[in-house]
Formats: sequence, structure tokens, C-alpha cells
Amino acid sequence: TTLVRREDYLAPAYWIRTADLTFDLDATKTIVSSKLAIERNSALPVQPLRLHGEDLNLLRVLVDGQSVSFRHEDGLLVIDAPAADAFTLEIRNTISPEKNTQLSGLYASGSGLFTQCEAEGFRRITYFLDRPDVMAVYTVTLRGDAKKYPVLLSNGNLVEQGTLDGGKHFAKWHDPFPKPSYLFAVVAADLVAREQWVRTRSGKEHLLQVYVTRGELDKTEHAMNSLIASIVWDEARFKLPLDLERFMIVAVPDFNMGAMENKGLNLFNTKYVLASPATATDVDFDGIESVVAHEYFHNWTGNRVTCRDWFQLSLKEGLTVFRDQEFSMDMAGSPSARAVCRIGDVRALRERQFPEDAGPMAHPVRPDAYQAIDNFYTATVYEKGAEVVRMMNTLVGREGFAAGMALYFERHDGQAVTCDDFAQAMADANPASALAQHLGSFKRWYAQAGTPRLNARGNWNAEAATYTLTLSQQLPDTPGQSGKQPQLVPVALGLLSREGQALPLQLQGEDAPQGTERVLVLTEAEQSFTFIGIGAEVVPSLLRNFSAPVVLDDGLTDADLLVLLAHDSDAFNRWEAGQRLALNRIKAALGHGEAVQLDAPFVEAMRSLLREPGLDPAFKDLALTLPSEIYVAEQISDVDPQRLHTVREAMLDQLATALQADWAWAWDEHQVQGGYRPDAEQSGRRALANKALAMLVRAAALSGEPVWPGKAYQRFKDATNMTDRLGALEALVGAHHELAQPALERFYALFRHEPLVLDKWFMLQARAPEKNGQVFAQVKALLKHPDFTLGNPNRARALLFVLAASNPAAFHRTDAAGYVLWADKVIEMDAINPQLASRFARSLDRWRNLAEPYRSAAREAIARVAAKAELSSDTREIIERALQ
Ligand code: B3K
Ligand code: ZN
Repeated sequence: TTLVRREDYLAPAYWIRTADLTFDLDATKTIVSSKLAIERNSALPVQPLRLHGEDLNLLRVLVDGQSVSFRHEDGLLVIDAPAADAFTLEIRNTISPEKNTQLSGLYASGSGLFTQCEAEGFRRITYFLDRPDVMAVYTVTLRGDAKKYPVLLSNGNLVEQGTLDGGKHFAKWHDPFPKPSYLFAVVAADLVAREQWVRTRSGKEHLLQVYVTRGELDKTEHAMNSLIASIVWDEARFKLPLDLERFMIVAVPDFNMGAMENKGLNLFNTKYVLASPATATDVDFDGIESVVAHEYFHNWTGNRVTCRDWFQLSLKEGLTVFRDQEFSMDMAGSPSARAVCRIGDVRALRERQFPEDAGPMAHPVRPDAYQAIDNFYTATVYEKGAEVVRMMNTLVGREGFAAGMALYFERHDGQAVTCDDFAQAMADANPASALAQHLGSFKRWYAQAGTPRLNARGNWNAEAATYTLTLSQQLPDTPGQSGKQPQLVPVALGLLSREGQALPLQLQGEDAPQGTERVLVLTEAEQSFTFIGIGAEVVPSLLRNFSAPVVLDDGLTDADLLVLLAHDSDAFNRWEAGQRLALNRIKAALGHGEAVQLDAPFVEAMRSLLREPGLDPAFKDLALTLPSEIYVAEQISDVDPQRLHTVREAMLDQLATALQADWAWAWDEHQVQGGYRPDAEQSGRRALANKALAMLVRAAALSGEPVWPGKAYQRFKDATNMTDRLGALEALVGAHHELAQPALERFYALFRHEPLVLDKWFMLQARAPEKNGQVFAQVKALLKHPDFTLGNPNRARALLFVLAASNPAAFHRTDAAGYVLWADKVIEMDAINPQLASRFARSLDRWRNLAEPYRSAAREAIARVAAKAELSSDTREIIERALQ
């Protein structure tokens, strides 16, 4: 395997202007005939034409209608002397969709055929310049059996269709927008569509379609509504209109990721399309809304302006994640619902991206090198990339950001560009901003890996009535990177009196206070900021709304944190104060090796938060959720997952018991009246009620009291929506109650024909809190269940990924059985689907942070995989990095 380096980028030696493709579709053998109009890139010296191709069976090659000599070299098709500066290349090859278990290129799922081309799947369809800076106008003719494939779709507009001999039919599609090959798509399947015509501001009519298998139409309403809301939002917030006559979404049961933004023809994992109250939870409804929006927003940020090369991936992904996060917040509505969204995003960042930044796969938002590009669709490129865009938004303001976006499209519409181009447009549109003034320092966020440590210490001077805050930053070494430079860090803050009042903020040298919240801009390794008119000790509330993706050390005491928990006007920092109080207690218990004994101030603070009138139930649910074992593991070294689990479970038991009456109140108080709506208001009530139920069943399981488990079982049976049904089931399973087994059986019987619900059934069992090895044993048993298969990524994720990546105490065992299973499954999966396998392999990334005996046993398992000769380059890259 070879390393691709960012600094080696060269413009393509040839351009492909138009691509006329004809597919004779068949699951066993599809014939692809391609006719390409190629032009030499006159800016470069004459070179051979080198086309990408993978797993193709080549039938013929013609240049301007004549046969031509060619050779194969390193997986490329090379034509040494293509003669003219502009010519037509005709290629015919075959592929076998049903043998394509990698789900990249053209593959079979159910009885249909579907494509996935990003990043490098198009070369598995036909020979091509499969790189994002080569953009062509596509015309696609699809021919196939009319019964098997009544629906034939590709990008753009349908220009012709009709019947053919032998029970076949055809459809011809034309996409007027030049696009890179990664945005190409084809669907041939037996599908039905929900359709809706919409009129955009310009007065144009557009057809929206959501395609699913027969019988699933009643589960497409939410996806369609989400699409319409996304269209309206992008026009209102960024003046970006729908540019297509037809916008299609197609649901596919076998899919490697969430969804794909192919121009005009988005392909979606069924998980992010299908939803009914009976089969999908509030979390699922939210997921659909945000993924539909994300893919739709790509039409501008990704498709109209695309990436020059794959190192620039965050150009489209970081920006589009930022956009979908903002959309979800706007949809949620109230300030507290927005804060709930933000907390969710930050939790995900800290549990997925921070570990990545601290582990063997640490890489900059704009990576420098890769072996397999699919390994770099990471939390760093996506979520940290979104934080980088969010910091720009913070620095230039909402209007300034919109101006930067407008300039970016004015300059680059129709082009394939770099992260520098985006940052430059933002800075140029906001010349007076700190972003423009310190652009070089800001752009280090793209170049340097690792999570910055932000240290903050305040000093109150009673005589001068000043408060001096000293901020300093330090960026840890990461594999291949050391001696890093300071980055621009926006620090949003407020100062509270010890009584919890927000103080006016006036920096030395300013004429008057400027509100009670502001953003300090740290650009150096260390800087001090002095506030005047501060007559008493203060509690600083730093990094409000998580204004930068850093680890903050502010030295606050528990007493300070209790002030913030009770009074901070910034909901994020209120939540954060509670998390830190809990974390301090978990760490203390881990430190002195004793059981947690929760102190009265903490318990009372939790109680008054739970009881606080007028506080958003969704916020309460988050504030009363203890930091996860994954998060805590990142805050300590030499992690003993078993001990950590024991400590956290004991803390949960105490919270369950100490607040029993309060949980019972919360359960009664938060029942939802009226019909199901998946909105922020209702889902917050359900989340808190379900949390209360789980705590009540937990307390009951400790005391042997039968009433609450009985109520949970009753709720499980009677629930009219999946959120409540699953919540009640999870309460029983989480407490290892004897009613859990009959409930699980009943759930299976009810939903065995609903694949997405069956995934939940597997997942629920894989993420149950471990107790005496029962959960691990259950996962092993479920691997033999007739409904389990590694061939379907959702199913594999539901059981194996959840065990290895989300249930540390079930996975990390002193007998190493979890690691043995991990190695076996990495190897087994790799032979079927390398992208899936390399994702799964990453669940052992943080093995060096484990205590013995886990660390050595994990290393041994990784080494066993490394010893396999026939590993894919995807999995090989992950395994080699893990051992480096
Ligand atoms: N752009 C796709 C991801 C493709 C992943 C390829 N391994 C989905 C998205 O980010 O919207
Ligand atoms: Zn994306």
C-alpha cells in the first residue's frame, strides 16, 4: 500500500468534459459502455492518460473510434499516446453488482441495484479520472428488466424513457451541472415514491421525491417534511436556492454510512429515512431531520463548490455539519432547546473526536497523508471541522458569516477548491475581524492535530477592584507532529458574583462596560485580560456555549461549580458545571479505590435542578445524566474499565435511591398528553420521564420492590410510540430485572419483520450495563441468532460496534475474550467489507490508555490481526497506526 500526500497534489493531465454512460443492468453481470470527451490539460507537459479502475472486466478501448494500445500499471489503465489534444474515449467493461459486498461502486441490496461512489467508488464502475477536480456533464442511459427494476434513476433530469424488447425498458437522464465522479449515482429497483411539488422564492416549481420499497410509504412523511424545511431554511439563512428541477431521496437497506449527497439523487441508509411513531424513537426522528438537511445542504457546500482533492474533505464536511447543526437548532426553537442541541453536539465531539485526537489516528482537520481515504471520514474532519467553522462564525458574527458565504460562492461557484479558499473568503468579507487580523494563527486549526489545553487562572485585586484573567494554551504532540504553534482561540465568557449575579464586563482601557458576556480572542501562547470595576471575588464562566474545541483547566472549586450550576445564564456551562461535579466524584472514588459516597451538596444540587420550575425537561435529562464511561476514560490514564463501571454504576444507584421521590414526581409530571409529535417539547418530556422510570426501576431492583418494574412492563406493553416502548424496555434491561427477558421476547415477536426495529433489539442488548459478564455472553449468543448478519452494516453496527465502541465494561474483560472476538470479527468483516471492518477496527484505538492486563491483551489482539497477510489497505492502515 502506498501513502498519498497532500503536498504531492498535481492538477490532472486531462479533463473529462462530458461522460455518456450506458448501463445494461443485471445483478450478475452489468455491462457499462462509456463515451468520454477528453481534453488535454494544456497547462502541463504531454503525459500518458492514466485512468483509475478497480475490479473491472475490460472489454474494449477505442480512441476516436479506433482501437488503441494500452497497458495496466499499478491498478491504472494507461494509454501512452492518446494522439490529439481533444479526443473521444470509448470503453466497455463489465462488473458484478451481486459480488460487490464492499457496497462501494454498483452493488445489489435486496432485489435492487444501487451505487455509492464517494470517495473512490466510481472506479469500480468504469475506468475514469476518479478525482474530485475532474468535473464532467453526464448523460446516462439505463436499460434493464422492467419487472425487476421498474424504477431507473440517475442524476439530473429524465429526458427519455420507453420499453425495449425482451421485457426490458430504459430511461435516459441528463445532469446539466458538471460534477466530479464521486457525486454520480444510479438506482434500479422496485420502489415507490412519496412526491411533492414545491415552489421556491424565485417562483420555480420543483419535484421532490422520497423513494422506498413497497409498503414503507407511510414512513416517509417526516423525511419529506425535513427536506422541505431544509429548502426553506437554506434560502432564508444563506439565500441558497434549490437549483434542481427534481430532487430525489432513495432509501437503501444496505449502506456503509448515513447517506450520500449525489447531485439531485441522494442515497440514504433506510435508518435515516423511514420513521413512524410506532417504529422510530425521538432520537431517530431527529437523526432523519439532521441527515436529510445535511445532504440537502451539500448541494451547495460540496456539490456547487466541491473539493480540489480529498485532503480538503472538511471544506465540505465541516461546513455542512456546521450548517446542519445550525438548522437543527433553529428547528428546535427556544433558547433552551438550542442549548440542548449544542450539548448533544459537544458530547458527541468529546466522546468521538477528542479520543481520536489523543490516539493513533490523530490527524489535522486537513490531513497530510493517507493510505485509504475512506479512513479519513472521521470525527476530526466532520465534527472538529464543524467547530472550526463555528469559531469563524463566532469571530465574524452571524451577518459577517453570511457575507463570507456569499463571497465564497461568488468566487468559487462551479469550482473544486481548498480549505484556504474558504477561510480567505470569510476573512476578506470581514476585514476588520479578529479572523482576518490573525488568519495565519487561526488556520493552524486546519494544520495541527490534537486538542489544545486551555489554562485559565483569575486573580482578583481588591484594592484596584480589578480581575485579571490569564489564559494560556498548549497543544500536545500527536503522531508525526510536535512543537506546535499557538492557535487563535475564541473564549466566550461571563463573570458571576458569588451570589450568582452576572457582572458588567469592562476591560482596562475601555470607556464603558460592554454587556455581561463577551468573546476574548487568545492568539498567543499566553495573554492576560484585566476587567475593571470588580468589587468582590467572582466566579468566571469560561468557554460559554463551548466556544472552542479545547480542554479547559480553569481550576474552579466545587463551590465555584455549584454557583455556576445554580446560576449561570449560559445553559451549556450550567450543564458543564454539573458534569464536572460528577466527574470530580468519580475521579475521587477511582483515586482512593473506595466506593462512591455521594455528598449531600451534590445530591441536593441534583435534586433542586430536577425540581426547578420552568427549566426545560430535555435540559434536566442531560444535566442528570452522568458523564459516560467513554468520556471519563479520556480524563484519566491507566483506565480500568471494570473499576470505572463499578464506580459509575454505584453512583447511579445512589442517585436512584436518594432521589426516589423526585424521580416519581418527574415521571408523573412529564407524561405527554395528546398525539405524538417528534418536536423538542414533547421529546424532552419523554426523555425525562424515561430517565425517571429507569432510575425508579433501578432503585426497585436494589430494594426488591415490585411496583415500578411492574409499571415499566405495563408501559412497555401499552406504549403507543417507540420512544416510550423502548424507554420502558431499556429500564428493565438496564436493571437486569427478571421482567426484561419476557419483554425482550415480546418485542422480538412484535417487530421481527421490521429490520430497523430489530436493529434496536440487538443494540439494546449490546449496550446494557454489564453485570457478571452476562451482557458479553448475550452478545456472543446473538451473533448466532438467525437474524444476525455481517452483510448488513446496520445489523453489524447494532451488535458488534455497540459492544466494542459503546460498552467498555462488557468489552474490556480481564480474560481478553472481548479482544479475541474483536480480532476474529475484524478479520471476518474485512473479507466482506473493508470500509466496515476498518471502522470496527478503530474501537481499539485507545488501547494504550488502558491499565494492565487489558493493555497487553489488546496489543496481542491487534498484533494477531496485523499478522494476517491478506488485509485490505483500509484495515491495514488502522492496524498499523494502532501499533506504531
Ligand atoms: N459524503 C458522504 C460520506 C461518504 C463516505 C465515503 N466513505 C456523506 C456525507 O457526509 O454527507
Ligand atoms: Zn457530509
